[in-house]
Amino acid sequence: MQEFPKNFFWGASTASHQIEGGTLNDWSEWEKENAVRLAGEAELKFGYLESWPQIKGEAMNPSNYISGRACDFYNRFEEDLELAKSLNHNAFRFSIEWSRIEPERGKFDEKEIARYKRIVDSLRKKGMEPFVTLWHWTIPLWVRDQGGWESKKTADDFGEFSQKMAESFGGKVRFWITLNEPEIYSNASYLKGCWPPQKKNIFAYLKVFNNLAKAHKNVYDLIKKNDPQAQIGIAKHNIYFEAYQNKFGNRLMKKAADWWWNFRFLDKIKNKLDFIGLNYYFYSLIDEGFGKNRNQAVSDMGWELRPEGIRHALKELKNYNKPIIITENGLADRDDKHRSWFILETLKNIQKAIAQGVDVRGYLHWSLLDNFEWDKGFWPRFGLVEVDYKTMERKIRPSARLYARICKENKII
Ligand code: IFM
Repeated sequence: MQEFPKNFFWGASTASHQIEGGTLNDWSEWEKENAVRLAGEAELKFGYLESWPQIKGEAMNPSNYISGRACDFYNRFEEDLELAKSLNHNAFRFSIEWSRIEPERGKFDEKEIARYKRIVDSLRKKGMEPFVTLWHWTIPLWVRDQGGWESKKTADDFGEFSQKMAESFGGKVRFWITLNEPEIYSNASYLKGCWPPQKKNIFAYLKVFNNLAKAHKNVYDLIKKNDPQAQIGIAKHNIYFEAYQNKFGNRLMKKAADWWWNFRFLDKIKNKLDFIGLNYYFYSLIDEGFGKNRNQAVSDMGWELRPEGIRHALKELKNYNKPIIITENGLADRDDKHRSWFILETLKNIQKAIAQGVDVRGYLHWSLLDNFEWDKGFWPRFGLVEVDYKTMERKIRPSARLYARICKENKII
């Protein structure tokens, strides 16, 4: 097998609310109000899954839906980064929890900033490249109370917070991800209404979508002013839509879906973007309707496992002419039945895309640790490393060891 490009980034991705524990933000408050409801709905939502007999104990228990101390990464980051290093990772993506840094408007908590600086320093000492996400879905309570992302003020406030971060890290961070999956968030929170603040309103949705784009562009300028060398991108969740048999109607539907899901946000911000972070999870077959997938292999969450989709998703981003870093890709697989195969097949397809001229610079698996999967809680297990939530013990899964060998050799073995 051929090698990946020189200096390829290998590692894993995480997000503050999902691993740190002890956060106080719009999500932590929403969890408390909704845990009992979510546990009550679990059988209806997940009862059909193959994994149901294994997950039902957790999924029907309200405490599953409270992020609480999560993986306690807040206190254990040093040992977790050491673990990542021992697995030959040379990069690590984490997010800064806005609500910790600025619990009240304009009042920055220097102690918390210092803690994130320690994470960056620790990564640098280990020879690992930090990829810093500035917003991964959670907002401070005062931002929630002023109307969240529906309010124009929020984009300005986010700018101030981001500028403070850029100044604080003083050139030690090269890669910044302003926003994580803005379209998934605006859809789930403002159209489907299943995430906080649970609205179902197309006007609110459009406002949020546009405010997020504005926020990105503003932060791009602010960070660049502070450090012209900084590389700024977003983590974009793209789906590969396949038009079955290339039929005309299917092609038309693909075009609409691509615009809605994949390219609309990128088109708004493409002039202020140094790289594209691709979060890839879904392949959707269009055959006179969406999602006509065969579902031959699925994850514990019932998501179809079609690793070849990533090759197409990458090729479809080629027109933007930007370097691409896979900022997320992974699966919920508690018994580690599919993960090794999935990683291998995914990487083979990334290599094919590279051979076809796509400029891919890195692969960050989701996720380093099992973690808190938002409105599903703790039962989905995405970690290369298993977490025992009672003892907080970490256990390296076999797939993580296989991945570690690939990271070391810079090629598929
Ligand atoms: O856990 C999430 C992450 O926060 C955003 N991207 C998808 C992951 C898996 O659902």
